[in-house]
Amino acid sequence: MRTLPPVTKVPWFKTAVFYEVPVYAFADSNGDGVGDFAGLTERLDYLQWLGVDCLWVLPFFPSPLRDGGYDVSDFTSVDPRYGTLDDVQRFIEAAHQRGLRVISDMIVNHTSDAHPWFQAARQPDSPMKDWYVWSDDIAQWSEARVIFIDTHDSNWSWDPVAGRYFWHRFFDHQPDLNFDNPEVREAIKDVVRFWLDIGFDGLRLDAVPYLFERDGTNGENLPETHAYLKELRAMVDDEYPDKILLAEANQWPVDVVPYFGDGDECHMAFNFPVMPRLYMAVAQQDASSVIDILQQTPAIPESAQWGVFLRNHDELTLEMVSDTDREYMYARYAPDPAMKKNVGIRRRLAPLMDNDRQRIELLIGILLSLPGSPILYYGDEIGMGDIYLLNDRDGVRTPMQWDDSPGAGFSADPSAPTYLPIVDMPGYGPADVNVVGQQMDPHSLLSWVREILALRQRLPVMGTGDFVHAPADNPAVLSFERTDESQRVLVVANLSASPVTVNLKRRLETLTAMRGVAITDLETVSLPSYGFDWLVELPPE
Ligand SMILES: [Ca+2]
Ligand SMILES: [Ca+2]
Repeated sequence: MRTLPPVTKVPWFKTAVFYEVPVYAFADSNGDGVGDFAGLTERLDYLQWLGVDCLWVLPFFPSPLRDGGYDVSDFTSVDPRYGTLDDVQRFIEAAHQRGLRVISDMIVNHTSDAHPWFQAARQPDSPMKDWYVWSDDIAQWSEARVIFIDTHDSNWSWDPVAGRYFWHRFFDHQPDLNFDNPEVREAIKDVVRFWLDIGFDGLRLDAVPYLFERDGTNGENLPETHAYLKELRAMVDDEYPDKILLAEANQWPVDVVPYFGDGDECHMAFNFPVMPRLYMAVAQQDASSVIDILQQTPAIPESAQWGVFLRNHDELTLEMVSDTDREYMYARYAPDPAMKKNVGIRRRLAPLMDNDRQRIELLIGILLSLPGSPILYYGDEIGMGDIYLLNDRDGVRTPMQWDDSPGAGFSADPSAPTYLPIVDMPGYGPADVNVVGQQMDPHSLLSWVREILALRQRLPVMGTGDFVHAPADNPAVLSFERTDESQRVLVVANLSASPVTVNLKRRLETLTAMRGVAITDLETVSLPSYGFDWLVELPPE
């Protein structure tokens, strides 16, 4: 393999590969059938071996669990099912010892209705009344869309105790906090401080577009919301340098970019619109939708970074595509209507790709090449399946499959019933899909993922470089350059089932040689079915 230039120093999150993991889903150390921090800690050697850089743990706070833990009833403690605060600190220390960073989810917009703040606020004449958003008029703010359209038709719900309606952008058991109240703004800052003091390297701020509400607006991306996030950022810069805020804002690029501010708001934000277009491009065997959205995406501040992903703990959201494209995606990827959820599809990467290794690797390869820091979803590195018939989005949150035993090696007590069933779909059960088996097989998906992660680590340009479209003479070929002062990599991906040959008008050399890509002459690249490669240009002769 070619010698690469030395790696230059950049902010850690710009070259990091993230790994999203729900604590309950990874490993159960005490045999109660629910994953916990001690179990996750025991599995850190695996994540270090895999070669990811930063873990993102999903909410582990006390919760009635009516929304996968995003309904929090205490912001500053640990649900006893997952362990104790000491367990969290031990986990973070063990991760740091292995060179891994850890960020945590933090829910800012709302609480569970079981949270003591809401229980106090709903009481008549409560001094905490103004911590939440109340009204007598459910016609107020009707411009704001309803997000969970499968279960709700209004953002207001009646509270019989308060005798008023309360505002909720999500479930009716998740009342929105009132960010116009300075006490709420300070309380949330203190929650940020609490978890950064515990040792987390950053926080993923859930549902940030919806913090404030204003008359005559859709209640999304308001100036007041940006102003508050800038306050949070100033506090983090001041008190916790090197720690990050990652914004979850499922919005069009032009509306997400303001969440970076002038490098003074969130360090990172998810790039939602690019994600469904990757799936569309593979189905249509046409690269144009991916190129279009990347070219439409405005530049972001030098210090900021996109987070890119293929799948996560939610449905594959189709909010950021046209109605026509959404229907196409449903027809192609949700043949059973039960696979649909909200405005999206509740399936994992491998089943979406019909368990086809070539297409799974193609999408992971493209993900690792896109501008931004890639975020892998636990289990996708081994091609785990889903159980889409489970409630809500539980089907993509099933126990991690460690070995080929019936209990998948998930729990210290193999006979314990697990928090959700283990995947048993043909071809996806533990006997077919598990970590240990794939670790022993140098040709497994897991081995391939580990190999390409190791290669990407030597290509910081993938995290820091510019994106430059490099048109190919075939619409099925996605090709672009990632380039900075020290490195320049050409990404080529064949989105079609047929082998293609493209002339990229330059002399090239492969970096990966891992997918059968062959340089047939000095300028022409032959890509097999769903082939993918990283190439570097040779100097002129
Ligand atoms: Ca447990
Ligand atoms: Ca709100």
